Amino acid sequence: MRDEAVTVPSDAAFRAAVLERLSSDHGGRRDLCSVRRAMAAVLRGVVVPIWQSALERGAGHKRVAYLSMEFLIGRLAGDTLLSLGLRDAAKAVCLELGLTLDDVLEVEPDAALGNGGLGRLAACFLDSMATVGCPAVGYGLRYEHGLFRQGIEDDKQTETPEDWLSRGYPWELRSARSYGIGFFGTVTDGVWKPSETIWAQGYDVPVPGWQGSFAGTLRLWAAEAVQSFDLGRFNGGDHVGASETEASARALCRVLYPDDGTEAGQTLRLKQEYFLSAASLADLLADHRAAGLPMETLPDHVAIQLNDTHPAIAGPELMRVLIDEEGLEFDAALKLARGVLNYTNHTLLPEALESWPEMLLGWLLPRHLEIIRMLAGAMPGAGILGGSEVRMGNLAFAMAGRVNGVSALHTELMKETVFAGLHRQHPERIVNQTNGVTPRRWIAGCNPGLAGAVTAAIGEGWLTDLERLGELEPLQPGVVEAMAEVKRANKVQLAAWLGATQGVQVDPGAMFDVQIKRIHEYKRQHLNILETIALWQEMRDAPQAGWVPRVKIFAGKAAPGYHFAKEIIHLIGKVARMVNADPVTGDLLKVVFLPNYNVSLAERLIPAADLSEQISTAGKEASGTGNMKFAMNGALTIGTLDGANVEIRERVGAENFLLFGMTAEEVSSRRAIPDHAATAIEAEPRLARALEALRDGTFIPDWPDLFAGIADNVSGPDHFLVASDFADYWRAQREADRWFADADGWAEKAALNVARSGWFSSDRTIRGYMADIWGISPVSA
Ligand code: 26M
Repeated sequence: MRDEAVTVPSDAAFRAAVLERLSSDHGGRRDLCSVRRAMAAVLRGVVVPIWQSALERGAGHKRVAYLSMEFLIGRLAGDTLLSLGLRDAAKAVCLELGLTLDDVLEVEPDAALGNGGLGRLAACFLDSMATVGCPAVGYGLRYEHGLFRQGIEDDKQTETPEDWLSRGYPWELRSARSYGIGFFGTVTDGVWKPSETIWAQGYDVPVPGWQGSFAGTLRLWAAEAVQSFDLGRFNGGDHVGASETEASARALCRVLYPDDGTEAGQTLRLKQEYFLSAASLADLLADHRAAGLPMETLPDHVAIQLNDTHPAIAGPELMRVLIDEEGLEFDAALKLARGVLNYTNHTLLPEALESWPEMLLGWLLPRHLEIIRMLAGAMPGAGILGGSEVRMGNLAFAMAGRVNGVSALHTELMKETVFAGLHRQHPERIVNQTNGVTPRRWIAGCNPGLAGAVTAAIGEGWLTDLERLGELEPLQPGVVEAMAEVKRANKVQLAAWLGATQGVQVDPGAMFDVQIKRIHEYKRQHLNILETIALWQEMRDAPQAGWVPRVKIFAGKAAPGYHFAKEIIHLIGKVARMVNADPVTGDLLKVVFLPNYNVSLAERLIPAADLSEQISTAGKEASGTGNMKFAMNGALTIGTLDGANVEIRERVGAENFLLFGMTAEEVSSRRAIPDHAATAIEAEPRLARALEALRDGTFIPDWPDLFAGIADNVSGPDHFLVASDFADYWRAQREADRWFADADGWAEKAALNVARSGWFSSDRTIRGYMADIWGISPVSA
């Protein structure tokens, strides 16, 4: 597989190179940061030639431009070492220097240029495209500050800026690509004269595929001033004003928007979206022109994927270029645009569907608003305009050749709800591509013990052909035990880390029950904590009743303006404080909220999980991808029939999955019942008692009604049907206890989850996009 022209150093050469770097660049210092930098510099020297040779091999081949406002890439050194087969060599060098590799890897900042699932999916796709031989550029923004760093003070969330770039980023190369991007101004006779121009400067992060088989590029645009410094103004005495244009340009890429679906749209966000879209299009059109190809052949050479509607303004921008600069007729331009553009929808939640006031859009991008109005006029049934706003989902749908959902259920719901009208007009346009995750990071990287057990059982090769995990069946003697042993070791390691960093002592023999994801009402962390409270209350009533010990682990960030999500974090913290100090329940129940959830923390927690909480209200979670990571690491899912849970259950088997709750259909009809919550609470005294504890100061005696807001929500509107699903959730949790009490039975179910999760590799997903959406065949090895 590996390109002959590219050489990966031997272990000895790698060692020598790292030591040489340490002495030449770091004055021989041996601290964690110096060693990390030296190692990164050496790896970069290996990766860049691999990347260049892959780009040469892909030249002339049709390629993908994956446009995304988010790439949640996490740390890169561990992944790179693993892929190049240099992990053991790196371990040895670190030991020789008196350090451990894990400690060295941990000082790399976790690059969080994304909020959650959507951004992490984009990062898994980059890895898979590079591995399966799909030529691709991921286009994104080089935010100075990624997602905020979450702290916990007095059990409440605090936010501080994250600064992944502040000490230099070793994995990027400043590219030769840069473009001027216009904003504001006027249109006369169809010609746009922007009044502001900001420079888009590309920075490339090479993305090597598995073992250097192929590679792709993550190209991040930074905003720079066209003219950074006004010497005239400075000399005239205006020392601050002289840098004004630079400051205003820099503001554009200053910070990632923290997923505030409820907050009114802001000009800066739209500016970011257009900046990404216009710079990326300019870049790929420049390549097309440089190759001497006629514009009409664009669809034969490029497929553009819009990751949600955030870059949907790329549609009107492409029309603008084709009509205003290339001289095409409107109809011809639209046909060409549809030949290259595709759109992935990631949510049907009404509050998260993007729309922009026509006024605002027309002020920032006057020519684009004209084009959008022409599109709306040409497709009157498309619903592009409504209530003086531009509906970006409808716009993206109208301009795309293919539109996809991210799980089977979600795709069906797209057809039935938000896009029902458009689907009737274009029944061939919507297709499904169920999400996946990269097994390189999410098995081999984070769970080397499991990877070793799998390789011992079925040999090499499964990491790039994950369906081969199926060869673990029929389960051979010893395999189940080996995997259970790995799980046990991972739990011991996590317990030690929890003790050392959080000051919580947990029993590694307890069931590790984990819910880690953004905090959101529809994801129902409050259902989990209410069940935890009810469990604690019953344990206190009868501590000798033979309970299965549990450790409830939570982590996740709340959007800074999302009050309800922040209250849930606060509640979990207070419950943890009370429960963990209770001598009656002791080791039977522990509750932990871990601060600053990110990719690296997920890598630490998932390999040690027994139970994966995937408990969203049915019909609300488009897919989920954490659910897949847990299953392939041998955790059992307790979950609703939502998103990809449905497909996970189908594949791992109903007898290895803890199902509960209403179906999406039942949810819709239940919500129509006036007193659905009150009725459910009346029928379930456990829930009534747990809710009472939120009102009587059990968890915060000085402020008894602090959590009354959560209790009132669950007892009243309860839009996400926590009350109605509680009884069945409780039942499934006690079923989990019984299953867990039979250690051998549990170990077998866990092993079957691993053996049957191969389909959830993002390699499978990417091959699906290549075949059904992009029309791209892999570049041969
Ligand atoms: C945020 C705050 C308040 C209200 C709504 C939101 C909000 C909800 C969903 C904002 C964006 C949302 O969707 C974007 C997103 O990240 N979707 C996720 O995409 C993943 C990859 O496809 C899926 O696995 C997740 O199910 C889906 O939620």
